[in-house]
Amino acid sequence: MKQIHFIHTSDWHIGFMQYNKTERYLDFFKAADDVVKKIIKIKPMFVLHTGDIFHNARPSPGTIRQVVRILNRLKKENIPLFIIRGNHDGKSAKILESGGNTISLLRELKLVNYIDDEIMTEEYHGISGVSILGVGFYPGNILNEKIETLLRNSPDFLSNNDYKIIAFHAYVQGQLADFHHISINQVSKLGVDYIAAGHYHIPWKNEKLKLFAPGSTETTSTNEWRRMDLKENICMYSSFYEIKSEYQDKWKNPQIIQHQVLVRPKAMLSLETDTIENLRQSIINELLDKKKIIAKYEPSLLKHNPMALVNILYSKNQDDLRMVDLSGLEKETGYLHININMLGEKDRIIISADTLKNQDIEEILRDISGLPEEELDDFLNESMTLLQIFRDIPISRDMNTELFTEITNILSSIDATNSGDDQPKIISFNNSPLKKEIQNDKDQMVEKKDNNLTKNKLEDYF
Ligand SMILES: [Mn+2]
Repeated sequence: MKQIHFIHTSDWHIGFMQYNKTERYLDFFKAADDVVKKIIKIKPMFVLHTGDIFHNARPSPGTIRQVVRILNRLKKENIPLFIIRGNHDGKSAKILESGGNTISLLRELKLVNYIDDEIMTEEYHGISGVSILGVGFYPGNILNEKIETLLRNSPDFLSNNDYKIIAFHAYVQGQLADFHHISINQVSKLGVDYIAAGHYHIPWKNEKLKLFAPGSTETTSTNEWRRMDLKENICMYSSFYEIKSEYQDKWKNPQIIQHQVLVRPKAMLSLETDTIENLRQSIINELLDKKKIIAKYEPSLLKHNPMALVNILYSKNQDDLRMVDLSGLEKETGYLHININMLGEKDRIIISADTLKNQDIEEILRDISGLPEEELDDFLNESMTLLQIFRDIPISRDMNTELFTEITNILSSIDATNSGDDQPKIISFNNSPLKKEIQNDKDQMVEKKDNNLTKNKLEDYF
């Protein structure tokens, strides 16, 4: 009897130095490494990774080295890993022209099978009776088109008896309230055996439609702390899926086992206080309470003695969401998001990145951009993608000027420093303070392009 047994993991985001803290940088390694150690014990036929293995399109040598080390563990055990491109893995023309993105590098080192918008069959990977259609990240809603094109070129994919997987890195309808890259019906009606989604960092599945997103291995923003597996507002696990199925006339529905991996605990507190002094005491009380809860479920987590990092929603200073290192509290518990309502300030609308819905952001962007309707969609798509990465920035309805500054900073820092996303498609828009910044970026892009080797020259070289 034909059987299949594989692992689905996603969004490792290795290289992310969250909050500029080395501890957090190491947390992302540890989470992925723990996942791989568990996988090795499970001994699946292969691993499927649905993108964002690195956090940055240009990871540091040290980060690359760690990923190579982690992937080598799998290689030594002869467990092949299939991977598609996430939005953090790089697809800009500049990256591709200069010889390929980080996943191409891993492929070159024979550590991964990179499914680069293609269908991989047994002929390529040698695993009996498995075909995988994989498409990388694309902004907007062109994913269905991409899938359809691949299917048109390989009609055999849907008709043979292989175990058929479709993998992509995109938001699926039903994950966010009001935005998706791909609708559920279009993809599920194809009748494949397993649909694997990356990009959404909270574990999510629809067994009826065979659609599965294991979530990220660590949390990249506080809104992912909603993935709480305990009901007491503490997030301390990430997960991956183990999938089994067998063939009797056709492939049976997949049997899914959700494995959990312990990560640094994060607790969400809601406090009400009137002064900073009382605030401190409230935090201490709440932390002790959370510590007891963690001790009850996962006492080993407290041995890490993690430093407390606190996100405070505090209106008086007008910086609505800021990070405070309460170094005196580091013994109490792990990373925290604290939502504080200052008494007497209740009439003020404060929107944190956590509570702000995509719809709200879209509305604000629509208002401030001053763009004509036909240019608006592109701008919104790009901005939303960027904001997904920088979800922790402060945004408040009455702070449009600051919002401008933030977005400007994001756009201008995207290429220069540590953004994981591609070179943003820069669009010009009138009557906006962003215009000048963006023009500068554009000029730089043109200059750099002239200095680049062309793709053809490089291909000769390789
Ligand atoms: Mn991701």
